[in-house]
Amino acid sequence: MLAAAPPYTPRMPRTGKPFSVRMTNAGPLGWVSDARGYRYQPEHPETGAPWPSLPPTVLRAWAELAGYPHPPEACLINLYAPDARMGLHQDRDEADLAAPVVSLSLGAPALFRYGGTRRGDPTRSVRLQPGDALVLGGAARLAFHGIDRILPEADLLASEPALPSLPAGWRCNLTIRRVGRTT
Ligand code: MD3
Ligand code: FE
Repeated sequence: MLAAAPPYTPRMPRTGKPFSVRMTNAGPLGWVSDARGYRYQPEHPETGAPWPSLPPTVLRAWAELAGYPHPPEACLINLYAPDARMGLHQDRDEADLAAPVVSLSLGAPALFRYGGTRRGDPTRSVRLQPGDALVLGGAARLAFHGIDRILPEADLLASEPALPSLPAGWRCNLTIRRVGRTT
C-alpha cells in the first residue's frame, strides 16, 4: 500500500511550514494539508493517483469497534520518525461529526495528550502502545489532542514480527474515519 501511495510531507496552510509527521491515506477519500488548506480529496497530492482501497483489516477494525452503521471512507496513515510530533488540534474537517474516529497505533509507543473541547482546557497525557485501539466518539470526538513525543521502542519478543517497511524507532498511527454526512 505504501508503494502505491508513498508517504509525503504535508505543509501548514498559509505558511507552508512542513509537518514533522509524514502522511498517506487509503480509501475513497484522504486527508491532505498544503499551503491551500486542509481538505479530503480522492487522489494523492503528489502522484495524482487515487488512494489505495481500504484493506480488509481496516474495514474489520471499523466494523468491530466503531458501532456506526455506515462504512468508513478514509484511513489516514501517520508516520512518525523518532523526533516527530503533532501539535494540539481538533479533528473537524469531517462533515459527519456524529461518526467516531477509530485510531490504531503500531510501532514505537508515544506520549499522547488530550484535553477538552476548548483549547485552554486542562489536559492529560497517556502512553499509546503498539496494538492500542482508541474509539473517539461522543464528547471526545471534538477533544483537543496531539502527540508530544515518540518514546523508545520496547525490544520485540522473539515471537513478535517487526513491521515490514517501518524503520526501527518509528511509529505508525491509522485513523479510520467517516467523512461525508449520511442524512
Ligand atoms: C481525539 N493522530 O490524525 S490518534 C490525527 O497518533 C491525529 O497520529 C494522532 O490526531 C496520532 O488527527 C492521534 C488518536 C486520536 C485520533 C483522532 C481523534 C484522537 C482523537 C479525534 C478526536 C479526538
Ligand atoms: Fe487528530
